[in-house]
Amino acid sequence: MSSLLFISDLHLDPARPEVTRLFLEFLQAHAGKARALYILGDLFEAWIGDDDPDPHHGKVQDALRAFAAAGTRCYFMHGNRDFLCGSEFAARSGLTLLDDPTVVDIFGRRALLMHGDTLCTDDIGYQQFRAMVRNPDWQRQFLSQPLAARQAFAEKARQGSKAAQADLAEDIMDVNAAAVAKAFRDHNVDLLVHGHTHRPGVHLFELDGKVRERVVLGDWYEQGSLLEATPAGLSLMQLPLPG
Ligand SMILES: [Mn+2]
Repeated sequence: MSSLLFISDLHLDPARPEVTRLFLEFLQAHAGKARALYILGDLFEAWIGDDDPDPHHGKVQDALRAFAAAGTRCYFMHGNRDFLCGSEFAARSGLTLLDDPTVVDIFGRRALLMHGDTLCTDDIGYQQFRAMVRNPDWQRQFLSQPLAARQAFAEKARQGSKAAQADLAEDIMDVNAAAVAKAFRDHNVDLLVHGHTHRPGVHLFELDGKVRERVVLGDWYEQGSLLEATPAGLSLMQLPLPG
């Protein structure tokens, strides 16, 4: 029980069953072994409310609860796709919801965890959309609509986001350097772990005379992506899809 696991951007969707299978196998392989699992957003491609009876989403929640019951503490931070995952989802999955951002201790290192979308400040259109859908009044109004209407909205938002991304320059969708520096300074950390950009990597740089480390988790499309922390250090790895 001496490892901490970090994942994000699985975008689980019934349309990509091989990725869901990889995730369920991942949970089985680590059950009873890891001290904690941190899911840093976009576990699901879309989430339209905890009352959605989708059996695929139900299977994932049940697997998470079994994993937590085997002794690993599980934490979930919202992404830009699954920001409506609520307290019923958390209870059914055996997870604790985390604020974005949250500071945690990783074997003696003070680390900041984020989904990562708030670092992409150059994407003004997205930040406006985010402000709207993160408003509690908007969420209450949305969740009061019938499931079919919510499904239609989610599909429209998905198409809209695809079209908007096609029009944006590559660097607009990456993190903004000033926003990254501000996050390190505001939270007085030298380690930041986030996802969202789907650009996995470990970035070392100097800020205010100190070496800082930014670890970006990858998405789960062509493979899985996992950051494992042990007392010996950090390891960012790929998980092959089942053949
Ligand atoms: Mn995201």
